[in-house]
Amino acid sequence: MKTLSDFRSDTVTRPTDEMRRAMAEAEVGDDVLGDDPTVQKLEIQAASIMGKEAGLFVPSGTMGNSIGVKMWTQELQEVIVEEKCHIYNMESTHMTFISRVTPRPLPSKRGVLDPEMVRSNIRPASVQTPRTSLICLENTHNNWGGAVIPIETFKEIRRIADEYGLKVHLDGARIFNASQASGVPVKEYAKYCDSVMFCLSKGLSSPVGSMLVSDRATIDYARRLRKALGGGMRQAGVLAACGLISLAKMVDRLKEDHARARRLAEAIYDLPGITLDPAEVETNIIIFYFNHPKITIPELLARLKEKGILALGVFGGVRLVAHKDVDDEDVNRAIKAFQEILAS
Ligand code: TLP
Repeated sequence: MKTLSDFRSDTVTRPTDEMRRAMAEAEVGDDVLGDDPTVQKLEIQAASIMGKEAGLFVPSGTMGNSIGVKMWTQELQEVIVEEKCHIYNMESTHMTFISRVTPRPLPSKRGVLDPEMVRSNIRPASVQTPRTSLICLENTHNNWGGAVIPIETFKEIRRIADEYGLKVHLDGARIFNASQASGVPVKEYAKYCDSVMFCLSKGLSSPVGSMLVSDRATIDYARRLRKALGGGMRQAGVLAACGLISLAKMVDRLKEDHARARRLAEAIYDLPGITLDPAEVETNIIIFYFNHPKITIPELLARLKEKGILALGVFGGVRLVAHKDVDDEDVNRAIKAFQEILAS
C-alpha cells in the first residue's frame, strides 16, 4: 500500500504514463514567437471544445483568472463576485493588485447567485461610485464543496449582463466536473460567458497549465497581458502535449471521482463532530464543518495523517477531494481512519 492517500486536492494528480511519453515526443518551438505547434494545437482544441474563437495556454488557473479580470475591466470599475469564490478569496488579491478594480462580493445559496440580487447591485458610473463592468461566476464552486451551478443561472446572469452592458467571466477550473455531473455540455455553459478559464492540472491530471478562451481580439490582448505578467513560455509544447491528453482521455473518468467522493461522504457524514449532507456532494469535493468536544481541526488532520490520510483544513472545516490518484482502496482506508478517530 502507498504511504499516504492524498485527498487534499485534485491538484496533486501526477501525469499519466501516456502524458510522460507525449512530453518526451512533443514537437516544440518558441511559443512567445508563435512557433510551438503543440501549444497551438491545444489552444485551437480548447477553443473549439468551448465553442469560442481562440484560446490561450497559461501557466496556472490564477493567471488565467487574473488575465480574465484584467481584460474586461479598467480602473475605477467594480466586479460582482460570489462571496466564497476562488477569484476573490484565494488568488492573492489580483483584482486589486493587478486590475485595480474593487470586488463586490454577494452572498449566495451554495454558490448560486440570485440574479435579482446581482441586478440590484449593478452600479452606473457616478462621481462617487465605481461602475460595474464584470460579473464572475465559478462552476463547479470549490468553496461550496464542488457545487454545480445550474445552467438556468448562467442564462439569467447573461440576460442581466446584456441589459447593463456587462461582461461575464467564468472561473471554470472544474467545468468538466460540472458537465459530467449535470450532463450539460461545457459549450453550453461557455455560451453564456464572454470568457472561460479552465484547468488542465486538476482532475484532468496534467502537471501544469490552464486555458483561457474567448473571442479572437480579446485573446490577442490576453496574450499581451500574459507576457506582461511573465507568463510567456518558450518550448511549452512539452506541457501542452499533456493538456491534449487531458482533453482527449481524462474527461469521462471524472465520474469515477464523483462516485468515490459520494461514497466517502456517505460513510462519514454521521460521525461525531461532522456536519455534512452527502446528497450535496455532487462532484469530487467534500467539505464538512467540524465541531467536536475533544478534537480540534488541526488535531483531526494530524491524526488522519498518522493513519496515512491527507486532508485539508478550510473555512472552519475539512476538505477531501477525490481524483485519479486515489482509488477505492484509498477511500476504504480513509473511511476506516475516520471511524477509528471519531467513533471511539
Ligand atoms: N484551487 C486550489 C487551491 O487554490 C485551493 C485547490 O486545491 O482547489 N479556480 C478554482 C475554482 C480553483 O479551485 C483553483 C485552484 C484555481 C482557480 C486556481 O488554479 P491554480 O492553482 O492553477 O492557480
